[in-house]
Amino acid sequence: MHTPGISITRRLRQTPFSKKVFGAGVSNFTVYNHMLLPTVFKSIEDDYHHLKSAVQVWDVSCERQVEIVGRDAKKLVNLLTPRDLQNLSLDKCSYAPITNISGGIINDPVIVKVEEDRYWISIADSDVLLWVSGIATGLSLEVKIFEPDVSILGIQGPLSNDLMKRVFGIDFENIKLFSIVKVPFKDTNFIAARSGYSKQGGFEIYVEGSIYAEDLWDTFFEAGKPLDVAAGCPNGIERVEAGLLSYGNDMTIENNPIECGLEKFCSPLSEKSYIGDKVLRKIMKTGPDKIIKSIEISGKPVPLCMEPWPLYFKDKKIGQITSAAFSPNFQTNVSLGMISIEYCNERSDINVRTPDGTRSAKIHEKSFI
Ligand code: THG
Repeated sequence: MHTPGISITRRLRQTPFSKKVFGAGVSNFTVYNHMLLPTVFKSIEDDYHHLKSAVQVWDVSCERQVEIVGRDAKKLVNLLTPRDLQNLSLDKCSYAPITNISGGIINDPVIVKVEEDRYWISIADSDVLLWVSGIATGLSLEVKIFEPDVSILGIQGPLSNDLMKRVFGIDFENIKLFSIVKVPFKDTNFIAARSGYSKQGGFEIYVEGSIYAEDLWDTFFEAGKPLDVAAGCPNGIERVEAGLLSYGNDMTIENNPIECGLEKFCSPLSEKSYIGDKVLRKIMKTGPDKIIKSIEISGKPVPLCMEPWPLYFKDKKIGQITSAAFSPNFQTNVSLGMISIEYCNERSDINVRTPDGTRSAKIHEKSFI
């Protein structure tokens, strides 16, 4: 099906890297946090193969930061998330869901402690700034909350460490996932983390100050020539293979972190209190009634999943697919979907109703990669 283009105006915010992204031949965008997020450069398949074999530079500025600074910053951050961040150190960041009073997911950000009493919440696509400001106002907390001038540049792919070494002169080979390092650039330093929205390995540089953005981009492309560096973006095939969840697609405010497989990021029973703890502790005790799984869909490449596709066991609706793509590596359709707990074991006797017909589907125990 032909999908129309997108009209770019001021309201649909560009990023400090947008000119470079246009110059690199971006061919499609989506909107994320009211901002442009590239989705395709050459083609989604070409981008996929390149991401898995070389190194890409990603403009993920749309992963906006919500800064919380002040005497009550730590208290507020720990109230927001089921994850216990009371001992988060300055050299680690953390993937931590944010929940409402019903245990519903408001967002699933990465949280960075920038200094004592100062945090950046690196958000997925929802208006966390408003949520957090409302809570701080209601509780009269001593904090400032705002969107700082910080834009993330992602360096993703198997050659990412090689490229980082060429640019910053530092070897990050032995740096663990979600560890923070400082990288020097011109007259400043940026925070960087071993993290990112792919399973190909990589780093995210929190570029503080838009004035540095284009120079940093150029530096990566100059240094990366021998590595076949290219502009890229979160890849719709690779992230489904990897089982990386997309807020708004695979889960919404209607879902709790337990059914999204995020229980390991929720602090165990009777620890700190947080918004939604009563409901979530109950669900952790009884177990969820549905759960997100990686699911294989048979047949020719599926179309783009623009609305949930129902899953059936015989005539009974047992769940829905929310993201799907044909995987060139596995030569089958990979997908993510939520499925009733009674049917969530590894099995292949279920069907999915896609826009171009009913297909058989198979539930996998783990993600594809
Ligand atoms: N990096 C940063 N900010 C972000 C994202 C990011 N904000 C928006 C969005 N992505 C938030 N969502 C996610 C989803 C998954 C992960 C990170 C952010 C992720 N998950 C790993 C996994 O599920 O295998 C590891 C989780 C863990 O072990 O802690 O990385 O990408 N800065």
